Amino acid sequence: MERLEKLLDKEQFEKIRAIDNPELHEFLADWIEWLEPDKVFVCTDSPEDEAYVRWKALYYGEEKLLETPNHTVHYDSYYDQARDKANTKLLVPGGKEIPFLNTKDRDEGLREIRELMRGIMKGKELFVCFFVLGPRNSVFTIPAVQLTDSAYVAHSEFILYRKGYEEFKRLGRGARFFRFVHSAGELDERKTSKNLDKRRIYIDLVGETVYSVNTQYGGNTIGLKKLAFRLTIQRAVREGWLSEHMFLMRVNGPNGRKTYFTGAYPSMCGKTSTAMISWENIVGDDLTFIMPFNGVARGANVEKGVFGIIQGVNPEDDPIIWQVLHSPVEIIFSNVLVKDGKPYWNEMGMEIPEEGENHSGKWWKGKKDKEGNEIPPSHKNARFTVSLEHFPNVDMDALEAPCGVEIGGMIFGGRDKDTWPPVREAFDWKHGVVTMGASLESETTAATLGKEGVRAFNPMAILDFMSVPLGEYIENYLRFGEKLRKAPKIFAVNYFLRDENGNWLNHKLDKAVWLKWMELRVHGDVDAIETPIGYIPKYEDLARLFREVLNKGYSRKDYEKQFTVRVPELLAKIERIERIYREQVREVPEELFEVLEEEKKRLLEARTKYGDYISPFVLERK
Ligand code: SPV
Ligand code: MN
Repeated sequence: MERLEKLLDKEQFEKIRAIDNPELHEFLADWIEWLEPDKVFVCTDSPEDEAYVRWKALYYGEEKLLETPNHTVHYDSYYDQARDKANTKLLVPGGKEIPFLNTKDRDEGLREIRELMRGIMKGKELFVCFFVLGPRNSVFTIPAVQLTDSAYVAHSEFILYRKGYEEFKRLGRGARFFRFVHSAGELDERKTSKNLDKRRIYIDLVGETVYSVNTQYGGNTIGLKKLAFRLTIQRAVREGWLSEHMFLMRVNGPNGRKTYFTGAYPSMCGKTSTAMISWENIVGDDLTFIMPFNGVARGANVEKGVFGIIQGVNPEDDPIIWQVLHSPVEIIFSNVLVKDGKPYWNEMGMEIPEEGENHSGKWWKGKKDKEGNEIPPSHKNARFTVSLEHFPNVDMDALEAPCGVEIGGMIFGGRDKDTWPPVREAFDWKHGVVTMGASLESETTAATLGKEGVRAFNPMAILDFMSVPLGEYIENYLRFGEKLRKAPKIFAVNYFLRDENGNWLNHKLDKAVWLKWMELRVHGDVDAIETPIGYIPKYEDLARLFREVLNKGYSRKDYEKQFTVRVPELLAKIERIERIYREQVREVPEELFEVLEEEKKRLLEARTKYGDYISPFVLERK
């Protein structure tokens, strides 16, 4: 306390003193001494403190005002546009190697990051912010403290998370809180991080603390988002619940029935657009906590806002996002093109100016980067940050429910051109967890640095964030289902199926039909066709739903192409997945191999009877 009293001015000190938590005090004193900021501001939950942060983002030039009131733009360095997987490391004692996880010796990592951060805030202002993950004062609540010298990061967190200062006061010494320490490091004239060669994101799983330095991109810096996610996965596996890379949404069934679904998709594979279907209701678009209560699974959104991809948002396909982005509510646009105070982005369905400012600085059509690549108007991973309360389709009651909502179905989806049908249902929890969740593969996208379009193993769409050995994670999933009297139904979707000539087999909005079908299946309202890989919809049900939902015809031919069981591709996939689990993952539950074996057997039997490509009509008649 005495140390803090020396480090803070009276007003700020009083704010910290009101929280009775010596562990927090010591953490703050240690880091403020180490970072050496010129100034410290402590954010309480007051609107004035939030406004101060918002103003500071403008004052320090990390954000600029746009024409529409409450809209700002922020830029990250041209080479700091996505999550940096290579430099994001899990600090574990002894640097134990864990397959698929990027680990580093804890002592060495802590030493390195501390050295990088020593005195890094000289001349800067440090913001100390308090938030919570999950709804406040609920079983889901996890308090977190964020230290950052980026007003943009703090501002983003005010939009995306529930305020937590009062929660820290309420919990006092009982708070089991996460800690995040971030510095954007030295900034260039555009106020973007300069020393990208020293960009590091180190996750200390022992101290439940994450350090992030020399970066600004949200996925690397916003503590409560993907940084906290590594910590919550660890807690969930230890405590027997699920912390998932999933949206949470309400699908509206017949007669006002409300059914909640979660959905796990790798970044840029349709997760946000599914959760945003305008006649359904969104609860969350990225992270969900799922806990067992009285034999049912209940879910809550970890966040209260959206850090969404803006590329491709257009008035026709995304009417709600479009409307929100064009209303005067608080929004941070990042890495978009700006001309005369207006934001523009790739594929927005209208003409874009041929010059302006974007993530590369002054921009003109045809401009090339150092590598000789033409720079598009906005970055592929350009984003918007906005609170969910501004969405007309938000389910506010579900968002704030302290006990979450009962989950009827869980969806897994990837970017897969030739293997999975557009939608199918698992036989049971175990079958779904193994053949859909744990077997998820997807082509890589621009959401991370690196090559795009490569098929990659991505179980539960969570691999980028995995913080425990994969075998343990899957074991926890399997056991979770056993705690439930009524487990959610598990489904898999694939919006990216193509024919042999590479043409898409589905339209963007077809997913709205799959959702309605899944809703009916959760309640047993329609029959389905049993295939070797699970249940698929009957043509008549889909034809009716296409008519009702999209007012569209749906031909038997389209259905047949989309739902043909592609045995060679499915068998090849099982081979790939089995090999990964046998050769690269340790301590895999034996059940995983059993379930894959059974699926393989069913496929081989079907092939003997019906051939390599099996029409759904053939399976229906059998
Ligand atoms: C994702 O890439 O999955 C996102 C954005 O949701 S980020 O914050 O970068 O993780
Ligand atoms: Mn995500």
